[in-house]
Amino acid sequence: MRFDIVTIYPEMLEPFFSSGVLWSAQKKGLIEIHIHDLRAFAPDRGIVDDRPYGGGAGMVMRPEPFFRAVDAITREVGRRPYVILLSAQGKLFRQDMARELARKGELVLLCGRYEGVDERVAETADLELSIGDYVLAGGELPAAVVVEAVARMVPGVVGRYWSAATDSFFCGPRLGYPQYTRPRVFRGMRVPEVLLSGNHERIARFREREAWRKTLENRPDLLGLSIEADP
Ligand code: 9D3
Repeated sequence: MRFDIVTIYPEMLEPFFSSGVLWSAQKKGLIEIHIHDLRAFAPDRGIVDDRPYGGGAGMVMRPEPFFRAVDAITREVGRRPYVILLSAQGKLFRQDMARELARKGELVLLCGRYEGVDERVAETADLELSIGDYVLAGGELPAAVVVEAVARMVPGVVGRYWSAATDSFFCGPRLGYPQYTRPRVFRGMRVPEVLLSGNHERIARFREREAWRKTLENRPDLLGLSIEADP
């Protein structure tokens, strides 16, 4: 699978893909990640932004550099890639989308900055994605998030068990159960006795109950309940 990321800050993204599971996957030849400098596609002195029609504060990213970048990547790939614009106005990115996008073969991720991107880029993209309801400075971190989540769903990038477990742990009706490791007592806090009992039936019941308890506490929305206003 091939990922092409278009950004005005290529140096911000490069180190992120140079360690961990994404680095191993590239070395194994399972994925390719290409990072492109948007300014290289801005013929007029690399200027990528301009003032908004209709007025208002801040600058808007011009459409042409994005279109030219997608054209150049399409020529390089040899067929039409699936194009995603990362924007605060996008659809909320979720695990089921990561699994679907992993089947696309070639993904292009366009990162916006400033007050946003000319809407004609959003209209032409196959998908406009946001990673959550908080304000970031641009689409670079969201692009890294999407690449990592999608790459994990490419066969071979993580073990088959972990890839399959992704759905039941994070997209199913409840969250994962709490985990413990050594020592048995840490600063006075004990590992629940049941986990040391060796009784696998009791352990399974305990984990199930704790997973539901934690879901109710932290993610009532997954159970169809409303979210508390304060943390
Ligand atoms: C006046 C409204 N603006 C907020 C000050 C809108 C706005 C413009 C640009 C909000 C954020 C951004 C930059 N963010 C992204 O490009 C972005 C993003 C995000 O902010 N949150 C979650 N997902 C994403 S994906 C891209």
